[in-house]
Amino acid sequence: MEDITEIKNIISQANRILIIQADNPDADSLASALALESILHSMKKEPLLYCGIDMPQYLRYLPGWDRVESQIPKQFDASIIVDTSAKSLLDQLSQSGSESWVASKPVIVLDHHADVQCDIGYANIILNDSSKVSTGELIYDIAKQLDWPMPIESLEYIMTSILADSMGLTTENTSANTYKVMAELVELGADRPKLEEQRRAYNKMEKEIFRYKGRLIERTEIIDDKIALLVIPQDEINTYSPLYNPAPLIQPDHLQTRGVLISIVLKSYDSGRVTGAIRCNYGTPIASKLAKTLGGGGHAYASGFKTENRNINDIKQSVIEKIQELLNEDI
Ligand SMILES: [Mn+2]
Repeated sequence: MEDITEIKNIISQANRILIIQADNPDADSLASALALESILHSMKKEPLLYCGIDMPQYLRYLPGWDRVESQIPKQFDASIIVDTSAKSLLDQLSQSGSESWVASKPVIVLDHHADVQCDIGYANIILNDSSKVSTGELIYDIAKQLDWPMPIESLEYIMTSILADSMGLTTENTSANTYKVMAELVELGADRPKLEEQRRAYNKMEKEIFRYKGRLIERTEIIDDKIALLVIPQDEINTYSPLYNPAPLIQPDHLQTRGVLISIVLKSYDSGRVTGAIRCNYGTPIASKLAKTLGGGGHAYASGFKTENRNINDIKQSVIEKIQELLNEDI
């Protein structure tokens, strides 16, 4: 495959390699970035990590998160964008004026959101493979094909990325290849129980968050017996978001409620910004379609969007209407 050869050439000619995450980092993007860092390091390269926003608290169980910088380094030879193909998710890069600097050097995109047509025009190579459950799975395949060294940390990061995006190997796009890769990772020494415990221990909630969760449950609207919808206002974002992200706190419970097909958590900022986290139950793969109608994207069962200068009640209304439409289409 020529793309693979091209990746090999770019990497072999570069020394300082910048690894770029989108402005909405998740466990896959961070673990994939750290896996690449470890691999490149053992190839005697100088990998550098960038993300336009601070790593969210819930990801800080992954050792190495604090090496991710929010500034583009002055000097590097090539870059690898992980886990996104959407230019809109690299907004910080263009706002900081660094986009043309990145674009002036070879750029590789490694992603698995194939429903998103890559619009990063300056990329030299785009590997966007939807058959992979996570970007980490894609990186594993590339590293194997190119015979790159994979230190044990890189294997553990790859395993973390797979477990995160496949929700513990439960999502529909978990493939036979995913299981093969997992088996190989175990054989090579990656310790799944250890990684699970690391995450669980870190993600325990404070008692005030436990109480707060009770309020979120009470406030959740259940519409048509199918749609669980919750709005988080600015004051709660200020008080609780630094301690625990409200969406992952409540969405698993939404989806465990009998009859509920889809969960939406909207964060409403005073500035007029609204962000949405969408999660669906098995059999209702409408998350990405819904997010797209609001300028976002993602996967069939998990997606998100961000809008500016729109009234929260308008957004709520259009989300509900669009879901009703998509559910009707589905049936
Ligand atoms: Mn991903």
